[in-house]
Amino acid sequence: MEALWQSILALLATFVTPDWAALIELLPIALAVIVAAWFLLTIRSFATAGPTRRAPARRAPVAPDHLHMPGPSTAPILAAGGTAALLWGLVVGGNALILGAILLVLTLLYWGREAIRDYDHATGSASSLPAVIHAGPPPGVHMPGPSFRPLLGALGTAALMAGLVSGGWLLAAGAIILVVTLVGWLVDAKAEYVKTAAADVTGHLENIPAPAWPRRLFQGMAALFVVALLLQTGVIPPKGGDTATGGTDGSPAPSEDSGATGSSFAIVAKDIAFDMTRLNVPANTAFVIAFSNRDVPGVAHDVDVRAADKKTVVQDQAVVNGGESATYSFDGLAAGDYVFICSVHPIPQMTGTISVK
Ligand SMILES: [Cu+2]
Repeated sequence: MEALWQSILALLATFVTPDWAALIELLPIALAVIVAAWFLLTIRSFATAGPTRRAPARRAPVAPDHLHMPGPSTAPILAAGGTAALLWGLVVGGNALILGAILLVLTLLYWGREAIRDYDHATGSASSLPAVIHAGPPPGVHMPGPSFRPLLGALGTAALMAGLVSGGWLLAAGAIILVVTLVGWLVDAKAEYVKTAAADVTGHLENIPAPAWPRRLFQGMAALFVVALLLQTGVIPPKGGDTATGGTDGSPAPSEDSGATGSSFAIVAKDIAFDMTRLNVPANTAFVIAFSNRDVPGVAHDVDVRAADKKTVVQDQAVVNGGESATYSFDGLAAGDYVFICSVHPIPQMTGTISVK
């Protein structure tokens, strides 16, 4: 009886005090399942969208004479698959990269062949070329109006990508611009959808009016981008100029000329810059660098030793996330000139020289 009770308790314990580490490892799989389920639901809702009673109520759209509309095409979907294959190849590398590139080229060739057929068809059937240019689409033809959203989206994406590399202000600006753009885009798409849905009933398709050029919005977003860029590059410091000019934690005071000497150093990284440009180290003597990354979390730095060409890695160290510190231990170096450099940002501000004598 006691043994049975114990076994029941042991079984219950797996539910009452679960193995959190094992559960956390399952999180990505759970997320993947949720994403897959969401895609399936979306596909299903698209497949079943629209009026259920199609036959008499819905009118098949017919393009007016002399109006060329390319037919529905699977080429964009195939090309997306090719692009995905290429990106996958970039991650995996090796033969997968070659395979991905071949798939992308094949899908693009397919698209090209379709376009050539379309062109031949248009040039063969049209009685007069070049085609007549209309001021707008004729009644009954649905065309989404000209839109500035892609331009804003490109700006936001660029800022976001730059922010992912450098972190901080650019990342925030990129996120804001993208969110504003995508919400606006969604509003446009919604307005168009309403008109299209109404056409199912009325048989008469109206186009939404072409949006006015949003000068204010564009100026605001561009200004946001520029300000973020200036903040990021340190041209305008957010708080009164606290540029790193000295070791603030009792480290050997850095100086532009002679640099710090010894076998123990403290280096601070802030605003994507080291506070030291020169270290003097005795030959064949191990040395340590107490490294403090005072940038925001997400902006990682490290201190690697490279040969004077700034490329050949001599001693590699792990990166330190923003707001964290680490003590790097370096092996003794043969006499000569080296550089210490951040492998994440190999820029002049994150490069210094090591003189070993
Ligand atoms: Cu760095």
